[in-house]
Amino acid sequence: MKQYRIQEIHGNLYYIISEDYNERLLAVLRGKMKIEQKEHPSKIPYRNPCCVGDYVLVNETDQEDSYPVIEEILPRKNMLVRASPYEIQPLGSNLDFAVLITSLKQPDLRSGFIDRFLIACYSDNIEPVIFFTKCDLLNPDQEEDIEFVKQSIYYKNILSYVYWDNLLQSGNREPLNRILSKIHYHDSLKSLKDFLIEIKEGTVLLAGQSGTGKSTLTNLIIGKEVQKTRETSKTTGKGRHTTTTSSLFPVNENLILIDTPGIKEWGLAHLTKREIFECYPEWKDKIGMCKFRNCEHLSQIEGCVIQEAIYQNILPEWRKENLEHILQSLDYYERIRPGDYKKPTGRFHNKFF
Ligand SMILES: Nc1nc2c(ncn2[C@@H]2O[C@H](COP(=O)(O)OP(=O)(O)O)[C@@H](O)[C@H]2O)c(=O)[nH]1
Ligand SMILES: [Mg+2]
Ligand SMILES: [Zn+2]
Repeated sequence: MKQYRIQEIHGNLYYIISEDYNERLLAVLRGKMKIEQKEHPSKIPYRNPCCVGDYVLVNETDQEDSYPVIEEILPRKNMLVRASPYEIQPLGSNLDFAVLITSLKQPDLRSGFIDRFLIACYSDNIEPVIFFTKCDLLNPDQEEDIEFVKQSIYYKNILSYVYWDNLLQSGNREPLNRILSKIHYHDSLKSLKDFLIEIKEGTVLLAGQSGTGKSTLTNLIIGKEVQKTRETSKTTGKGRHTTTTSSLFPVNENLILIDTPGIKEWGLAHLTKREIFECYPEWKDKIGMCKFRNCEHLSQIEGCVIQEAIYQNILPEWRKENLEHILQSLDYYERIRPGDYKKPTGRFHNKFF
């Protein structure tokens, strides 16, 4: 048996790629593996037992349907997922970094989306990276835009890897710079140049809503146009989808990129409230100190260290509101889970995120 890595998934067919990343084959899964897939503690089924980025053992001689057969999935270092109450969608596994590409404008910054991404990363020990794009589209005279910049800067306090740039004209961050001087912010912000130096090795997943510059950034990393970029839709201001499934591609000997489909909502239905609380770097050092055993850290609980920290405004107001929304969305999932809903066919139903 030989080791391969899953490169792309198309229904029951799997593109697999050899260890030296030179050979690409189509393979199928050993029938019994579909049943053997471990259940997630939330009981929500996985969309697929395998994930792009998985290392697998493949039997090339014993051919079922004339394809090589994937016999085993090797243990994963981590796996980034999103989940509706019906389905867990694996986005990529065995990651060194997960990069969220998020525009400050068009589409406008959504901190709630960022916070969900961070929770998804921290819940499986994935190093998150945020790249803020479209610094050129900010309007320094708009309060809303100033707020977007302030929020983006906040993430610098809690993450090691945060970058800001204009991807069309890298290095030219006007009018972001005007906003920074307006709010008297004088620290430096890292740019594309720093990103290319710091995130250049390992398996790097790229995620984001569509239209935020994911393909543009991919092309800049690779140094040539491999991913189609698309103009943001004139009527809705939102991006259009060009990618529908995750796809792994080697850039060079050291760097493997995983491109993911444009994501509208990042569902976290597979996590418990307690797990959500464990994904906040602001109280990382305190979480084990809660005096209550098996504490859920919810607001009803008096004397809980996390509630104390929230009360003392350890989170900025907007990040606290995002947390409340995320917790509320879990209540919503709870209510719909026992109901006699019909599972939507295959695809996600956006309203449940
Ligand atoms: N003004 C501006 N436009 C950008 C920037 N980054 C990407 N774009 C444009 O935004 C549109 C969507 O980019 P694309 O890379 O296709 O986004 P994707 O959907 O996330 O892959 C394209 O027209 C890009 O040229 C940026 O930093 N500033
Ligand atoms: Mg794209
Ligand atoms: Zn507690």
